[in-house]
Amino acid sequence: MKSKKEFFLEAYKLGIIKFGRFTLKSGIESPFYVDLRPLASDPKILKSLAGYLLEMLPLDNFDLICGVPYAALPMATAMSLESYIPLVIKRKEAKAYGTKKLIEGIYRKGQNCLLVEDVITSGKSLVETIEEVENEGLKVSDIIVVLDRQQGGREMLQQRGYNVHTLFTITEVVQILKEVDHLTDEEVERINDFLNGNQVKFAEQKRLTYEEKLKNCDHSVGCRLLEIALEKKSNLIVSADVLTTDELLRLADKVGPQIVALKTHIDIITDFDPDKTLLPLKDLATKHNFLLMEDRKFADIGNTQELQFTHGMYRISNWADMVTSHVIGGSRALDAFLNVGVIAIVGMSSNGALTDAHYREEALKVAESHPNVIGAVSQNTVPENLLLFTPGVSFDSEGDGKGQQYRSPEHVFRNLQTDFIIVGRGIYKAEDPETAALAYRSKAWEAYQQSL
Ligand code: S5P
Repeated sequence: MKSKKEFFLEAYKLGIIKFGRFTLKSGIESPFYVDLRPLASDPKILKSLAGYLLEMLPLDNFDLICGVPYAALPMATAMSLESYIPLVIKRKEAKAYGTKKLIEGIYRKGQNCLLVEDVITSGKSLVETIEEVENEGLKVSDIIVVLDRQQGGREMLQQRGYNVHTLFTITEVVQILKEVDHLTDEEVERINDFLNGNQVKFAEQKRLTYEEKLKNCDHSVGCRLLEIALEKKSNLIVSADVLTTDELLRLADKVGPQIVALKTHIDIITDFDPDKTLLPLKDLATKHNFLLMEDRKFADIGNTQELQFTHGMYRISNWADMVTSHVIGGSRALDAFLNVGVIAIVGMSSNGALTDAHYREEALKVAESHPNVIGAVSQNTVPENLLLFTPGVSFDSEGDGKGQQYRSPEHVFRNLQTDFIIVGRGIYKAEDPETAALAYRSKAWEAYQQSL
């Protein structure tokens, strides 16, 4: 394979970038003009381009490839031919007749679709495409771009949680062309001036600190959680998905010093006993200063949820500080959860989850409007008045073969501005859960600090 530079110089001969004075759609005068469509006119170059793009990507993650119309369509097609990842085609507008489909080809909801774009500027057209693709029930985690014009688009998408890979930046290609004397120093200077002046600087949205969130906090449980986070310098919640009381208590005692909360699925404890399971668990929570979060994921009408919350053998209302609940039953269904902090399930981490962009938007409306809700479980950013809890976190990016998908602590703090990570098997299945909890806690705290 040729070097990236050699490849670029060959592609450049097709006239993909022109230098001079060009008036852009926006009326601005630009010293360069980019049009990557001629790349498809040379099959050899198009094929090599596909190779370079594929080389940058974790290919196992993708079930489908889709190009943003039109310029990226041949690129996506070439990538599909090289990688055997099936192609889907996104229309610019839905067909007015027949199926009204926006995406053509064979796909299933929940599949992860790699998006291909030729040039990224502000990122606006990509955002629209992503939304449309997600609305079809597909997942988008990565976007590959041939040329980044460095006008804020990449940063904006990364902040929304997407991995953006770019083959070239405009600075890089200007540098290459200068090295081979295609551009004079004056021309380079003019381009750099333009880039500096015209970089629609992405107003990076600074995340709120825990201190700031604590100031704005209006639910006692949310406040308590934030206080513990600050006291312990931890944003780690361990998911204790173990099967016996003994394992649960041992784990809680071991990881207790590292966590802000212990998340339980109390109904999987085979020898559950209110006295033998819950009393010592409460004691450990006091001893190590952590909260108890029962991951019950309620999903019913208000009356039933009330009964499930306060009755039955688990009597969750007696001991849990927080509960998770779907919001599918509507806002009133959450009224029942008195004296606990409700964490609304807005987006799920599993492959094929039905929590697409539209669902999440509606779920957030319910979550934000209900006083019992302190936060949301999601794989996307949420409004800053909610705390964000993100499961599906592991140092190991492999899934579990049962649909669970993992991201790293760095990813979720940097891209999603998560407040708390939830880690299960990464810790309780580790050879030494205590050390593992310490490792996740330090990495996650460091990632939080870096995201500020
Ligand atoms: O979307 C979700 C929501 C939750 S609460 N994805 C999840 O994985 N969870 C829970 O987090 C899940 O029920 C499990 O208890 C934990 C993740 O466990 P792990 O072993 O995959 O880390």
